[in-house]
Amino acid sequence: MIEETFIMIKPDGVKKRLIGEVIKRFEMKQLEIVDLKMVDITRETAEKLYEMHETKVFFDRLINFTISGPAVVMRIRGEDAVMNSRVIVGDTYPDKRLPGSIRGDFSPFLTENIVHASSSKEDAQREINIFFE
Ligand code: FUP
Repeated sequence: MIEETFIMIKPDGVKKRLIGEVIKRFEMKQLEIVDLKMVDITRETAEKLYEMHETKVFFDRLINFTISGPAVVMRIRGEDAVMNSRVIVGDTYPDKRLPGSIRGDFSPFLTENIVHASSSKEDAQREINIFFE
């Protein structure tokens, strides 16, 4: 089913000059970028994006990393875009990331993991609404 998801190239991905590489991988999979912008995420916005993790021990580290430099946010549309984007991005945990996924190819770290992709259709809509009109 055609649907939309939310993708963010995190500050480490921008610093490592991976914007083009990340975009290429979604386009290779026939997913369409329908909106895109570079943003300096405020602490308030980062806390809203990751509100489901508010009680976790890693929350402060995650927020400080998310606001550590510019990020690129995108709306992406295509066949099962939520699920397909999660596959392209790769697993949350470094020991489960496969080569060929963005995280598997570019990040050995748990927190600094290059890119975010929404985990459900509901999250995708919520996250798109945070960054786009
Ligand atoms: P993901 O959907 O793969 O981005 O992962 P989660 O929503 O579970 O976690 C959000 C972010 O928190 C991840 F990008 C990585 C970070 N995180 C940590 O820093 N420590 C942890 O123990 C778990 C996640």
